[in-house]
Amino acid sequence: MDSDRRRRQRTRSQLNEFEAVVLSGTGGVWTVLADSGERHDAALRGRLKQDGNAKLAVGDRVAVERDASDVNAAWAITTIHPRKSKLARRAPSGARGERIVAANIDQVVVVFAAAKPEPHVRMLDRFLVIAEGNDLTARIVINKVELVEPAVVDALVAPYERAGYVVHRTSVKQRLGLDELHEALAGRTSALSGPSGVGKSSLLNAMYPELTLRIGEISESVNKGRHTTVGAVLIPLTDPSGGFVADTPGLREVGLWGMPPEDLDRCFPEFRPVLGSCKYQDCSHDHEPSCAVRAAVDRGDVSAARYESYLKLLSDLPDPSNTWD
Ligand SMILES: Nc1nc2c(ncn2[C@@H]2O[C@H](COP(=O)(O)OP(=O)(O)O)[C@@H](O)[C@H]2O)c(=O)[nH]1
Ligand SMILES: [Mg+2]
Ligand SMILES: [Zn+2]
Repeated sequence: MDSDRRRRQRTRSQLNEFEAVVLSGTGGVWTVLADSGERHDAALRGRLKQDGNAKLAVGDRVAVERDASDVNAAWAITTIHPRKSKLARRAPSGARGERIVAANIDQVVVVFAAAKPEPHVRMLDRFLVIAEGNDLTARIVINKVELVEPAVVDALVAPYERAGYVVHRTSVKQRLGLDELHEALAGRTSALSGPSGVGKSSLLNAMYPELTLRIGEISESVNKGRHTTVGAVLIPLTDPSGGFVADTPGLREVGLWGMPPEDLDRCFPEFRPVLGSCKYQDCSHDHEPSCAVRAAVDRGDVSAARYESYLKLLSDLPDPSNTWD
């Protein structure tokens, strides 16, 4: 931030208003980070609240004003600025609205381990489809690479690299690949996802030692019947170029709810070159004759495992109450 902008910011905060980003909170009180660097608790102004708190998400850029009338927080969020992107769960058919997990996300970073726990490619494919379904770029991190032979990692990631995904091979233990990953996160807002135990917190601590996130903790994911909470937290990165990481423990529950089945094929980037070449325009690439996607699988242009993931997800889609597992 240049000094002019900082001075303006200071002046504005003396006027009891400031611009900020939402770091955490789910309904009620939200923690916001002012552009000047201060953190405050703030509540949604009543007018905005009528739309429901679900409308605000971590990562949202907001305008905040002092509010003496609210007993919960001395600050009120008066404006939610337009989002440039969002990671959202589409509403189950029939329900109103959508649930926004995080706003203004630049990329999704999907972390798996080469071993301990064993990588689960079907789950990896689900994470990638969620990113694609939200029009977000995804990159893949395979951590704990020191536990297996390099050829094992190469075989694991080959279909993804072929599909165009950037894959980071990392080891916190041997400090491998950390600089490249650090660079990929700098100055951007990244949604970090992956199963627990793969080393997400360890990676962040290794790259940003001042974070001191707890290792070996199962992050909280609350999913209690109707009151589903997908609580993401935005962590500011102490990097000269800035950036945030959104820890999105609930991304698994984001599922693919509400995604129309005909949208699924586009969420597999390696299918895209042949989409439109099937005999039937509404081809589901499952059983239809003269299917260009199946032909690409037969030629070896699309990996059989990725195609199987597609079929599995397709068969999961019609039931809107489907969760991930
Ligand atoms: N062998 C090995 N273990 C790791 C590596 N990175 C993290 N771990 C371990 O994996 C476990 C889970 O790590 P954690 O960061 O809590 O995973 P998270 O649940 O994804 O945040 C801890 O015991 C870490 O010490 C690595 O590169 N190699
Ligand atoms: Mg963790
Ligand atoms: Zn087809």
